[in-house]
This record gives sequence, structure tokens and C-alpha cells, in this order.
Amino acid sequence: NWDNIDAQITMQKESLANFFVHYLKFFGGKDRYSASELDVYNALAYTIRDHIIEKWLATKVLYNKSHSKRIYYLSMEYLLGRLFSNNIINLGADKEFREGLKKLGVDWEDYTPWERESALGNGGLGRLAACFLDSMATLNLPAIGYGLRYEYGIFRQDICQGYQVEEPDEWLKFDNIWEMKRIEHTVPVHFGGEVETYHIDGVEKFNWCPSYTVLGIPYDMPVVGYGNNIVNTLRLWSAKVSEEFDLQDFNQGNYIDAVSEKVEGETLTKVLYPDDRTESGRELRFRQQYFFVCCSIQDIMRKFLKESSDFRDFPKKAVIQLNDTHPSISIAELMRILVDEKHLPWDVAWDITRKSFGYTNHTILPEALEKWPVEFFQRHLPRHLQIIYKLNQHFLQEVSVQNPGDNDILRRMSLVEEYPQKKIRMAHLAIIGSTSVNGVSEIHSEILKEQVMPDFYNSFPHKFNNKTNGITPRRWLLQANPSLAKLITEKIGKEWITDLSQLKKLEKYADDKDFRKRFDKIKLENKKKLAKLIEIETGVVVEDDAIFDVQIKRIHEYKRQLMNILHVIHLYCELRDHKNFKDAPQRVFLFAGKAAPGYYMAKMIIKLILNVAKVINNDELIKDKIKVVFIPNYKVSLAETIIPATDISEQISTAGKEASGTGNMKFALNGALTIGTLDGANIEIMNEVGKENIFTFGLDIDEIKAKREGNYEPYQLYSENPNIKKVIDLIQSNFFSLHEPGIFEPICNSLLTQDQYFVFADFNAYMECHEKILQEYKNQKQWTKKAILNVARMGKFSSDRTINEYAADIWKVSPVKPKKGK
Ligand code: 26V
Repeated sequence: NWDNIDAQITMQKESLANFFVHYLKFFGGKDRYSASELDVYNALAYTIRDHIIEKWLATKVLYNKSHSKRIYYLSMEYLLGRLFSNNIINLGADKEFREGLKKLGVDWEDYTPWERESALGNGGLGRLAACFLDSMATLNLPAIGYGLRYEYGIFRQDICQGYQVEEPDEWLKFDNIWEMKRIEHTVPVHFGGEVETYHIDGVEKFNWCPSYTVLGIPYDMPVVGYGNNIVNTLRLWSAKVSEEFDLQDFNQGNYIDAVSEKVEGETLTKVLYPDDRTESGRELRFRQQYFFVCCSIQDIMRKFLKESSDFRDFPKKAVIQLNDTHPSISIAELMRILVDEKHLPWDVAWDITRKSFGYTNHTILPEALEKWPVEFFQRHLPRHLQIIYKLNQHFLQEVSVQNPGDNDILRRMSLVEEYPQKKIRMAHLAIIGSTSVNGVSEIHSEILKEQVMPDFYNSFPHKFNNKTNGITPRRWLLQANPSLAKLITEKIGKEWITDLSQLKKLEKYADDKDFRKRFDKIKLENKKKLAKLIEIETGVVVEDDAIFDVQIKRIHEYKRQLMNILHVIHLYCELRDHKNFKDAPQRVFLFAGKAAPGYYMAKMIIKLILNVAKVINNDELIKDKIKVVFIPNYKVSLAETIIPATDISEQISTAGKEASGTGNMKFALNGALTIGTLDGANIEIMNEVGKENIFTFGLDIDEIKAKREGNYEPYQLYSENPNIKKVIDLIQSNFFSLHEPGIFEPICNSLLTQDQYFVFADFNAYMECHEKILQEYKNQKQWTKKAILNVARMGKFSSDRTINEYAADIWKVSPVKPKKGK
């Protein structure tokens, strides 16, 4: 009978080796003589997948029986990284797996590099979505993540003569063991055409007659909760052109048109857009967004209709969280379905819609706030445009009643921007269509209310709230830093893995000599691994016990990698001038990060870092006291090696610009000390770890504001500050660009004439802060104490805490626990 067979499939330690050999042989067609390392990886991953599927099926049953409200997390990006180790650890199967395979002489950890990593995101926003999936599963929350299955993830970064070169990321080249195609849940997505009007009982109705249709095919990936037998789902949509549609055209003899339309349709999910914040107005991305939204909302509706046929229940059964405005067309799409297809009255539909959405804002950079040209809507989504216009009309009517005679406020709050080009402001749509609008750190949420959306905050103060970001301790401590995790568990037990506030119990070990010794030893071992990696990736040899000073993140002017490298040049000048550095430790300044392909300045910053590295690393006069390293192709797996080895974490954005940052949390959790500005989550990290355990510097947001409003003159700072002058003059003398004279002029010019991000204004403070750090590093005992206190006080920054807050305050969803005794 079925149950008996099920029981046999359930994994036993004893049978793991059998399953492994079975997969190697019958899936891979190999035996131990012919198997490649990739074959072994595949067989190992399939073996683990069985284990996951058991729990996946059980989770679905559990959720269905619970009839709980579901959380739908809509994100255009997920930066998952590798899943093999993560899945094994979260299943709690690492020991079993290791022992079960011992008799074959196979150690699963040796095969992890064979997994192609999934990088369907740009940076912070995508990695946050991945951490949230982990937390939602670990907290027994009935959540589904929706996203796009890009055939090519974020580009691979190669370095060619010091310049970034983008190469395609062919992550699907080999089998993707972690996905399952669910052809039965394919959905149609319509585009273009026009809108017909008709009447029923005197009521005006609308019928969208689209001009073409694309199919959305879902691929499901399991999201394994930590130690709780829960496996949630991440559903990624892939575009395919509908066959019947093709056939018609083929039959009419339009072979070439039919084929090109097919190619066109299937390009929808070909490639992830690299965060080109300035380059808006890309029509393909607009269509990509609607494709994503349309597939996901249909799927959500299908699930809802299994539970109820009364749409008034929808907000009780579903909550849809928008990860930035990228999926905000959902609001118009849900309205369209409720009004046009389900024939609900407009006001009822709007009430349902508004109650069902939450919107998270992740940036206040004006160039990143999405606005779509009205003509895109006219061409591709004519009915949605009508809906947005009608929403706007009703909304402005309300605003006008509240603010009689104030036409300016109507212009500011309108969903439609009139000049210079007619555009839809997606953030405005997201705000009026949601019950909750949140920022991602305390300061960012305040800026949203007071500076970015003050009119909306005045109208809907109750909607605005903060949810400070977090990171999953499973990947960012347990998996990335297994030795530190083991030491922590030995001292305080393993509860910290799912309750990070437990780390507090480590505080007392900051004064324990033996503990400090072991803590230092772990850091040193991690540094050795990193030093090896640096040599392999860049050819630069660094000392194992150097001070590792690290800035890894997307390259952007506001993040100020430029300030960092200018400071490195300053240190280099000092060394050359004074030469009295006999017993100073080696300092390694490590950078990694991608520049958006169309972002000229960011690419030149990479070039500057690499050119400076070349000069400094080869200058014998400074006796290897400074090394500068740029590791190409930054990605999740690289972060996992770098972070545990870091001493100093660089979080130096211009105050007010970094919404939160999450790398800052990963470093502190692994015992690096932060040098940071009073920006984003740095401020909250400071409040947790204590002012004496973090190095903050620079202008705060009010001071930056004052500078911006006053007349800031970077050229004056340059002429008055000999340190700045020396560095800029050296760059302008082509010392770092002998063979390409003048290439750094645009960088110098931009600093000297504008310095939009106040690099010069903060330079002295940054320099002095580094001097202080160097002094403090000399007192190793004191330093280690601070590092331990950082680890101990990072409890707040678990994404479990963040997700608990979303669940309680916004989603109103409780964990679904299996009944006891089952
Ligand atoms: C914009 C665009 C524009 C068009 C092409 C593709 C694309 C992709 C992403 C974006 C906006 C990205 C916003 C973002 O990543 N914000 C970051 O979110 C993190 C998580 O909340 C936060 O820690 C970072 O501070 C914030 O910069």
C-alpha cells in the first residue's frame, strides 16, 4: 500500500549510501570508475533532494489543513547562492550524511564547488529576499516566494587590463537539481491590443482584447526551514510562447513572423536587468514586470479560489508583499481581475486590493524611484492604464477635499507625472494601493516620511512603518563560519541558531583569556583560507596575519569606494615619505563588487582601484606594508569566504544614502569591527554593540543636508587640505596611469567640481578614524574583546526578528505548527 512504500523512501542513515549509488548509476549512468566530480555532486544532491521532497509534501498538507492566511512575497530578484550545503545544514542532515557516506570514502563537503550558484539578483535587495525566505520557512510561516527564472542571472565580471568586462552567467548550463517544472500550473499572460466598452444593465464594462499571449511556466524550488521539517516554495516563472498561438500563424504561412514572435516572447525571462539605476525607460523590463505580476497574481487567485469563492475574504486569506515597486503593477492587475473578470463593483474591488498589499521601499535615490512612460502602458497594458487613471482621479478627488485650493499638492501626489514626459509614478501607486509602507532601517523610514513622501505621510500616517533588515544566521554564521559557530555552540548551546538574541550569553567570554585565544585562532584560520583565495584569484600574495580591511558591495558613488581608495593612496604616500614602519603589521585593503554595465563612473572606480593596486603591490619601497586587492566577480559564495576572515568592515556611504545595508550585519556577526558613517543600519548596529565597539566618523544626515543646501566647495577643500591635495595631484600626474594618461580626469573633475557624495568633506574624519583603528589594533586583547562583544550583541539583526515583525504588524499571520503527537 501507498503508506508502506512511502515509509521506505523516507531516508535512513543506513540507506543513504544506497540512494547515492542508485542516483550515480541510474540517473548519471556512471559507476565509481567513470564518475566525474560533477557526477558525484549530482548524485549527492539528488540524494538530499529526496529527503527534502518528503518534507515538502508534508508541509503542503500541513498548510492546507491549517486554512491559514498565506504570505505571498513578490520579488523580481533572489540572490540565493549555493543551496547544497545550506539544504543539508537546514535539514540537520550533515552528520548523518557524512557518516552514511563514509564507507564509500565520499565526503560531501568536497563536492560543494560543483554547484552552479543561483544569482538572480543584483545586490542587497535580492539577498534580503533570500534571507527572508530562509526565515519564513524556519519560522513555520505559510509563505510562497514568487520570482522570475532568468536564464542568465547577474553577469559574470571579468577583469581585462584593469577594466570590468561583463560575461553571461550560464547558471542553467548543467542540470538544476533544486528546481521542479510544474507544467500543470502554466498560465497565459496577455499583452497589447485595445479595450472594448460594453454595457450590462446600464453599467459600463470593459473588455481587454490583447494582441498576443505568452505562457508563464512555473519552476518550484524548495526552501528548507532550519530544523523544523518545513519546506516552503519559491516559484519562479519562465516565459514561453504559446503553441496554439504559433500554430495559427504557421498555418497562415507567416512562418518568419511566427518564429520571431516566439523568440520575442521567450526573451522576456532571458536575462536579469543589472541595476542600471539611471537607465530607466527600458521597455523590455516593463514587460518583464507585468509578466511576473500577471503570472503570480493568477496563481494566488487560483489558490484563493480553492478556499473560498467570496472575494471579500481575499484579504483574510492572502497578503502580498511587494519587494520595492518592481512588482507594483500588481495593484492594477488585481483591480482588473476583480472588476473586469469577477465583475465586482469598483469600490469593493479597491477595498479588497488596498487591504491585500504591503510595500517595502529600498532606496531613496531619486534616480531609482520607478516611473514608467505612459506610452509603455498604452502599447502593452491599455486596460491597466485606464485603471490607473481612474484610481488617480478618485485619489486626487480625496486629496483635493482634504486640501481645498492647493493645486500644488495635487501635482505632487498625482500618480501621473506630466513633465517633461507623461509617466506613471510607481511608488505613488504602491503607497495608495497598500495597507503598509515600510522602510528598511530606522533612519531610512524616517527619511521616507519626512523627505521623500511627506505628503503621503500626512495623508496616511498609519500606513508608514519601519522594519529594520536582518540576515539569516544559518547561512551567515552556521554555514559560512563553521568553526566560530562550533565554539559558540560549545559555550552557550545551539539555541542561538534560531534565537539569535541568545548570543548575549557570549558577553561574559569577552573577558575569558582562553575563549579569546580560540576566537583569535579561528579568525587566523579563516584568514589563511582567504589569503589562499586571494592568491588564486588575483596572484597577489598577502600575509596570513595581515589586517584585512574589506569593502565588498556593488560599486556606486554613494557607497564611496572612491573615498576608501583615496585614503589608501594617502597611506601609501605616508609610507613612502616616512619609511619608519618596521614593525607595523601588513594591511590588506580588499575590494570586490560589480558596476552596472552602463555606469561609467563606477567602472572607472574599479579601474582606479586596480591601477592603484598594481603600483602599490609592486613598490618595494614600502616593503609590502600595504596590499590592495580587487577580487573579481563578487557573489554570495565569495562573501561567505571573505566575511569570516575580515578585521575591518567598511560601511562608509554618504549619510542618508544607504537605506540599510546588510553586509554591515554579516561582518559584525562574524567578529569584524565596523568603520562606518551614521547611515542606514550602521546607526542601529552602533546602538546595539555600544559606541566604544564601533568606529563611526563623518557628517551626519543633518550636516550633509546643510552642506548640500549651503554652497559646498570641494575645490576649496582640495586647496586647503594638503592630504587631499597630495592624493588628487598624484592621480592627476598619471602616476597610476602612466600608459593611459588622463583616464582618471573624469573622476578627479567630478570630485573637484561637484563631489556630490561629499568625499572631500568626510576625508579627514575618515583618515583620523583609520588612525585610531590602527592604534587600537595594536592592543590585540582589547581588539578581540570588542570583536567578541560585536558578535554577542548582534541578536537584533537576525532576519528571524525582521520576519516576526512583518508577520505580526503587517501580515497578521501566525506560524503553522504541526499538531503534537504527529
Ligand atoms: C533598481 C533597478 C533599476 C532598473 C534595473 C534593475 C534595478 C534593480 C534594483 C533597483 C533598486 C535596488 C534597490 C536596492 O537594492 N536597495 C538596497 O536594498 C537593501 C535591502 O533593503 C538595502 O540594504 C540597501 O541599503 C539598499 O541599497
